[in-house]
Amino acid sequence: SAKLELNLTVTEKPLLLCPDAPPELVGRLLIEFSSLMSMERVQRENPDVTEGGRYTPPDCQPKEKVAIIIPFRHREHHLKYWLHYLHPILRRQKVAYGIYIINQFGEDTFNRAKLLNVGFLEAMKEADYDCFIFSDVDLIPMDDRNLYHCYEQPRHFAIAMDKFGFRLPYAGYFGGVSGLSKAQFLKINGFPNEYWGWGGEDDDIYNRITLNGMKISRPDIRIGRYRMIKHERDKHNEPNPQRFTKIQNTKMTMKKDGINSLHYRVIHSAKYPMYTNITVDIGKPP
Ligand code: BGN
Repeated sequence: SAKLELNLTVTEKPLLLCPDAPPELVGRLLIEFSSLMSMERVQRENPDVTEGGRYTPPDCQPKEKVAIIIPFRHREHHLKYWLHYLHPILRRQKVAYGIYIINQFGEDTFNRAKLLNVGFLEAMKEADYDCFIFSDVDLIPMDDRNLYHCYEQPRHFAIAMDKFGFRLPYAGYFGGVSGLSKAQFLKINGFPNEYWGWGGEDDDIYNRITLNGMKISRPDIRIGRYRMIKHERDKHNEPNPQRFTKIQNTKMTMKKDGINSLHYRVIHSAKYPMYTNITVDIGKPP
């Protein structure tokens, strides 16, 4: 019918694949946290971001869909800066993405890696994501050539942080910001659920990757630079005294502790203009 033909002409808009080197990149960025930041300003400056913090480049066909997962509790101030800086960067990078804040409910001990596992499953419920980037809320890339997508091997993005003198603190460091494709994530059974408190969970993830025959991919040291927003030590996230022994046992624990053993309860889920917020009860240490 005439109506059907019209629909076809309207929807059939062939787009070229998004370029590997997006032309709008500017390189090194000035990142500072002294100016006042408000969510209203972030919204005003990012009108093309849609409900829940979703974006798709309007002028090219993205090769993959990226879920950005941020473990969170009581860091509203940091989140404003993160959104202020990252939305424009991701837009210039021509990434199709969604932002997922995974907020740990209650005041029991924090568990970063378990929140990241939750983020993986919750994002997958919403869209068929190919790539997952796990970022701390206080880390801002200083160069937009550090491309937020997935690679042949699991990616470590935050390799030159200001607090470590713009170097890796040690060769096997995998903390801060990392990215795994869906297949890479499932191959290592996701992340450990049993690291309560600060430290070691990123080393366990590193172990999972290498024990499963993969290698870490990293950007150039001049490009993988990050600023960390300064903050006091969090409450209820004390260094985990078990972390030293736990990271010795990844080979034994990874098969039964991971995405296949994850239990949690969604308390509240809401789509805000700049991000999706999912508050979850992940329990407490045994
Ligand atoms: C390491 C922590 C990491 C942390 C980095 C950088 C441990 C395990 C026992 C050695 N690992 O020492 O989790 O990301 O420091 O701060 O504590």
